Amino acid sequence: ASAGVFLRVSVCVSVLCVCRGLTVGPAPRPVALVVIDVQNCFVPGGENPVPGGAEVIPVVNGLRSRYGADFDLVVMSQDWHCADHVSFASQHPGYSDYDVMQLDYNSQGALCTGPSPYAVNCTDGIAHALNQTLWPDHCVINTTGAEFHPQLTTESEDLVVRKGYRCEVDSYSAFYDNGGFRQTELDGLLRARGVRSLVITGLALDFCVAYTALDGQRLGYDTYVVQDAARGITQAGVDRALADMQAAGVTVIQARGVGRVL
Ligand code: VGL
Ligand code: ZN
Repeated sequence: ASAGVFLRVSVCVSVLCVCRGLTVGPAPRPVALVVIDVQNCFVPGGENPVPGGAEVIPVVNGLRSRYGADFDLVVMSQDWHCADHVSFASQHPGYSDYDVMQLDYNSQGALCTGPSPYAVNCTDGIAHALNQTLWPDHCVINTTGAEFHPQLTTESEDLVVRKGYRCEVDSYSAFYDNGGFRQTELDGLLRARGVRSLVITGLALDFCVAYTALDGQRLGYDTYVVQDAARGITQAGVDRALADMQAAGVTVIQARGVGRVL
């Protein structure tokens, strides 16, 4: 029996955090479950591992089995990179994994600088400077690393949104590339179905989950992030992402354990 998508504010009243649910009302329907980048490349053993990344799989699968009727739609995003993608440290001599480098783009989203084969001479000037974290080669188009994790529940009617396949710009959010130059099809797919709320899960909490949630909220969806159905790359990044999301109006909820609200 489905009890609706409960969204409650937990009130912690003791050191043991005994939490009492305070109902703030069900999420406006239709509700989409959004599963970000639960791919082989992002779990330990993959090319760009998120610590504990595989632990989200039973939580996401459990949300589907317990609350399946409450989700009108399930969307999976898939990081889907060119083999020589600009976000790979291997493309930038002298740089290492997890370094941050500045990438300059013109107003059309062309890459203006760098040793990348995609850089062009921007005669119209530099319009956007992006700080790009450099990653190990990961989630390359049509490789095992880019496939959804074999233990993740998928259904034939799930929608799949691929991102990051423009070689010269990264795309953390499932809605836009990092420069905001181009949209994916996600907003259009959601709007076509009248979706009003997003329940976001997956990897990595401090990158693709957070960017997607911030864009979702900005685009007008009631946006919820399921913290225990997500894992981040660094604790500092997770702390910052949670604070940024909450400041933007995203609601952080739990699927399991003390204070769970789903
Ligand atoms: C991601 C780093 C690089 C993510 C994608 O899914 O969070 N992180 N590409
Ligand atoms: Zn990526």
